[in-house]
Amino acid sequence: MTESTKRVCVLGLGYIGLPTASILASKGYDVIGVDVQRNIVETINRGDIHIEEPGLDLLVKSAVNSGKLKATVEPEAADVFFISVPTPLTEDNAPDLTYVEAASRAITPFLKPGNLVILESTSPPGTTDDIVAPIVAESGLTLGEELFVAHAPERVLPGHILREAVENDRIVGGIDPQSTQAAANFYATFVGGTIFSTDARTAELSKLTENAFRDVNIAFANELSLLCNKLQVNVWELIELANRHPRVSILRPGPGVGGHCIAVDPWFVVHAAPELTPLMATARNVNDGKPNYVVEKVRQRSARLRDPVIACLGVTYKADVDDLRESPALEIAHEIQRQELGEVLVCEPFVRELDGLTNVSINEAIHRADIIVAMVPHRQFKRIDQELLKEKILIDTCGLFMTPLDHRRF
Ligand code: SAJ
Repeated sequence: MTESTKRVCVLGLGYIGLPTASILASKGYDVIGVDVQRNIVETINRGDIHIEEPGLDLLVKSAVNSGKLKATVEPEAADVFFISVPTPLTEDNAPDLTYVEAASRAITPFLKPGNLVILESTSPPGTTDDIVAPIVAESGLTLGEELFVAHAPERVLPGHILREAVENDRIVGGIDPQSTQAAANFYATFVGGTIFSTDARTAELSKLTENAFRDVNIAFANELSLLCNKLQVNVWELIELANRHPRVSILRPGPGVGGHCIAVDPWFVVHAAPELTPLMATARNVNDGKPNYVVEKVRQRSARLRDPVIACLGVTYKADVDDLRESPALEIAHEIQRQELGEVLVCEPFVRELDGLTNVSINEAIHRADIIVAMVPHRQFKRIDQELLKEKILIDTCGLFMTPLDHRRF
């Protein structure tokens, strides 16, 4: 990129696009944030935000008030176009790239010689080369000479996005070497981590690999938890002992895998070569099967009680966040209620309103419950006095109390 790079057009103002737009604005770029949802555009232009991310409210407010960030529903001419739109799954776990295609078409009329188009959305291998590039080439600009196209996956941890978006090492991969160089030059203007250059397909697969690796390792931990319950072994003790080995690092069993990344990205790889990825597909099925296993444990225990009260500790998709998206814990709480296994109380300190569920304090949940299902190890739960749990049936899916998932304790 040349020094004259001043304007960036960011398409998709969600968990990645809005923090990135705000960071670029704070670095002095003139940023046009584009989103198809008018209410999001209006919220941002008021200096407010529609997503929860620590520190983002202040950054957006200052970016908007400084005039460096403007939100709109239509793209405008810019030097760099940044696509960070959703890439969800279809019903049959195939990648849905309609938003990526739509964003690519939306920017094409505005493209000028020297422009750089970056796809940040997590995408199947080949998306940048085979979908984005042919669409933006309809601008008539010569790829690799007048127009540069690259993929640069994000790997920020929700809850730490503003720091990691700048500090994490980044991988940039172009459809050709010139595009790779253009993308690397652009990221070097605001990323403090190391920029690693490769081709677009490798960059796409690197992101998917990172998350598929994590999913397979979480599945191993979840499979261990099922095995340990059959063999009457405390899985938390087992993992703690096994991890004493200098080269073993087993992850933690949970109620399933939530969020819109780890539970989604491996399917992009499986879809690309199903005959070659039985391990990744099986891991997805192991993790997606855990919620049913937990509900069945609750059913077995509640069936022995009259009018049981069942307290679910935590329903967000992971600890210390307020994000309920794709949360297995929330799925479990709703299913316990749907199967009428007892009176369901939820204790979720990070979310105020829960549709159709009663959200109570920690004290009320512990005091009233016959069965306590520990699902999310929020920091507030770590202060629970274990003395209060003596007469309770504990179903510890996440190691909060380090008790077996369903052994009778008395
Ligand atoms: N989980 C377990 N056991 C574990 C670790 C996680 O059950 O030992 C569960 C969590 O409870 C949660 C899910 O897996 O439901 C995902 O949690 P996560 O800790 O993987 O965090 P995410 O999904 O918020 O972030 C991941 C990160 N990827 C990796 O760690 C490889 C992050 O760096 C990515 O940027 C993010 O996905 C993403 O956006 O792709």
